[in-house]
Amino acid sequence: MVRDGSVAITMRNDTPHPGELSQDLHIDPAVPEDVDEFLFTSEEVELGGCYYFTDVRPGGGGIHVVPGGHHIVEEQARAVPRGRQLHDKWRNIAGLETVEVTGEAGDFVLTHHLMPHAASHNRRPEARIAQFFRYARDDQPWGNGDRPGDRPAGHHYNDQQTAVMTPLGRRLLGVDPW
Ligand SMILES: O=C(O)CCC(=O)C(=O)O
Ligand SMILES: [Fe+2]
Repeated sequence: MVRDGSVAITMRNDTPHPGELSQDLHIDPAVPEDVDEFLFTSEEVELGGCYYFTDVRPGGGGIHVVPGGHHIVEEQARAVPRGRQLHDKWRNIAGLETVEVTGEAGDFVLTHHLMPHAASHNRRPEARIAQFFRYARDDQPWGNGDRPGDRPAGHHYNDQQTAVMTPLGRRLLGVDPW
């Protein structure tokens, strides 16, 4: 199953700001937030990420990630009861060093669903354009991440959304087969 499809455009931002991140370091909810424990099974794994549609040079708004971060999240969550609830449900993770993912137009930044990540300020004149996708197994136990047991088949885009998709977008979003 594939979902998301959002396009994220990061424009130049010269505002002085301590640190490079423009978002709290977080994971996105492959596992619903009202669930208290991750399963840590292979069925639960989702692959998230984004295609860069522009070249992303250092300081150019690349997504930040934490090397080995998915293992750090698992270790911290397994160490306590209700590990899904740590760090404000993993929406604001403190204390981890990040690196910016640079790349070229056409590259895909592939991340595990437990990878802490955040958007960063773009200090360069050229805009960063990225499109986000999440790929889940058909037997993913949490469905679309909204509630346990909720498993939409295939895609779930409405007519207005499918009407504006390009042929490539229809394939990327699982509307049309490859
Ligand atoms: O735009 C980015 O680089 C990251 C955005 C993101 O992670 C989010 O909105 O959940
Ligand atoms: Fe995110």
